[in-house]
Amino acid sequence: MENFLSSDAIRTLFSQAMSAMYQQEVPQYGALTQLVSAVNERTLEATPALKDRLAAADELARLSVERHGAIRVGTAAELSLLREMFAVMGMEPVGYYDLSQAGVPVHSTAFRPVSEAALRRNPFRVFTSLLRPELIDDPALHARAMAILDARDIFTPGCRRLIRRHQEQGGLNARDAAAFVSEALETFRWHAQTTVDSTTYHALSQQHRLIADVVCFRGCHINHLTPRTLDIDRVQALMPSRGIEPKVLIEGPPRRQVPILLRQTSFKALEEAVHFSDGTPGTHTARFGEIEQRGAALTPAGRALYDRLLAAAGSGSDNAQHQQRLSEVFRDFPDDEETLREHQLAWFRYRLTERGEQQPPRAGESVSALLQAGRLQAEPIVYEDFLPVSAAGIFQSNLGNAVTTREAGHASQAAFEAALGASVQDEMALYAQMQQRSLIRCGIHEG
Ligand code: OOG
Ligand code: NI
Repeated sequence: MENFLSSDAIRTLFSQAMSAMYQQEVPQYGALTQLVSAVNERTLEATPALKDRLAAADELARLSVERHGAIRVGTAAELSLLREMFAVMGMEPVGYYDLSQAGVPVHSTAFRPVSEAALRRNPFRVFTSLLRPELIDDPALHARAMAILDARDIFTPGCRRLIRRHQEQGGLNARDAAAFVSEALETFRWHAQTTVDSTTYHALSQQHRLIADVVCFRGCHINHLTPRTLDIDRVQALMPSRGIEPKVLIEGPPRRQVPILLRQTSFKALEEAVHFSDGTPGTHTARFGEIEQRGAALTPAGRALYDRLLAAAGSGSDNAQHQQRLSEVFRDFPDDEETLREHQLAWFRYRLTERGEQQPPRAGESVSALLQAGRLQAEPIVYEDFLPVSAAGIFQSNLGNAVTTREAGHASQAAFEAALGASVQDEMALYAQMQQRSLIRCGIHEG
């Protein structure tokens, strides 16, 4: 039996290669990552408690490698082969996001590692959207878009071969893994040359800029890569000093004592020169930069409360005002770990303290009694997924033109899964399992 590289190792190689490529393609991304590292370092220095906490939760090591990317594809065949490609890197489809509600003609999933060990090694995720061409209302244009998509192959022959080899052998040796990473990268590379003439591009773009972005190029270029920051407000404030113009609003919940879910902001997509197949020059805006700050994963009850408060806070056109309003509305969301746990609003990972090791839990002892006695410790589980309202906000800030909400906007998870060739995992079940397993590791069998 050959010596295979672990899928964690392949994922790490791939995310590094992707980051290096994107830094070359979009220098502002490099500037943003530097800013994020500087702010993270400063935040850790200024708040030793946070540093200890992250170290104890084994999160410090993953912080500097952590990022997500996003891509958009056009057909079921593309989506399902992407699933097989990401499987080589230990990334599985988790969650279903319907963005048609927000006037964006796509639905999406996130390919990401799912086991605790894999997440600790490298949580690299790719938010992957499938175009919903049924939302193109002109039948001729719809047919044309489908024909263009069917004629392209976004995967190199080498990439296809190595995916098969991985499936047949159950792994890849170091040499094949390195080859796989460089072949896979080709799928996500930017091409300034479109596959269509300017007339077709403009017709598709007029339907929706996203449609042109998905249909008119040879590959599904990575459209952003997002590092994780420990202080998003600070990075947002400092962006202009590095020549980066942030989007107006930070998406997601407000700043809190106990961060929850995900806060995100981005810089606007760049207007880039492209060449149409008829030889005329033009421009295309698709690629941008984004940062995020991750907090606790919420239970279904916590998530329902989040959704309700977010809707109540509404939107705004000034970040300071919007954050102020969010903070007011989110007073109804408990902001200490104790209450979040007691009210079962967030998921927690439990571990025995030293005292707990010496005096292990006995049958019948409750979790709260053990916590109170200092024999057990609970830390919030980090949210590893995405938020549809935030994602729509990010999409829209990059779609310059006014966004029209479409009638046909309804969730269609079944159609998405049929295209994917697999079902998506339920993120809530994954968090529930993590919490439950941590209790079992402590010798607690309640709940
Ligand atoms: C994806 C936008 C969503 C996020 O972090 O929520 C996203 C896209 O523009 O393709 O990346
Ligand atoms: Ni993103």
